[in-house]
Amino acid sequence: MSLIRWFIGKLILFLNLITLPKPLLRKKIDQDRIDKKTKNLTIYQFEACPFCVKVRRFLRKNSLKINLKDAKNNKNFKSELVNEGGKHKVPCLKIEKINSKTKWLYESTEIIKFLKKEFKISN
Ligand SMILES: N[C@@H](CCC(=O)N[C@@H](CS)C(=O)NCC(=O)O)C(=O)O
Repeated sequence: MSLIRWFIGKLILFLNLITLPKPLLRKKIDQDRIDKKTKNLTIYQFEACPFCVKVRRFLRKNSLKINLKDAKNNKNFKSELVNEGGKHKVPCLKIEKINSKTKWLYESTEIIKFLKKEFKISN
């Protein structure tokens, strides 16, 4: 069973690699503004999780530079996710805003919806 899971994981990563979307090219001033905003965001993820691959492809396509934390292999990141976010499920977006409580957003679809709204992405 774990061998099949390992193989499927590798297959997902391979298919992702050969079909990587082209990153959006913005004017420097616009990209700098976005980079400043994405500094407050972190995504907890597993490398070969299909839902995480979906979110990473969205980030790449829209040139959103968000810090990724591997919650499978890194015990500290896993603890942060479980203890602060509430559950060991990925992907999860940590949203830190000055003067407001840190939010932990689960579900790939919800994460993408949030990012589209936050960065005015219409595609
Ligand atoms: N509906 C969720 C599914 C997420 C999901 O099932 N993630 C799996 C990894 S692919 C997970 O976190 N499993 C918990 C674990 O392995 O401990 C989404 O779209 O984000």
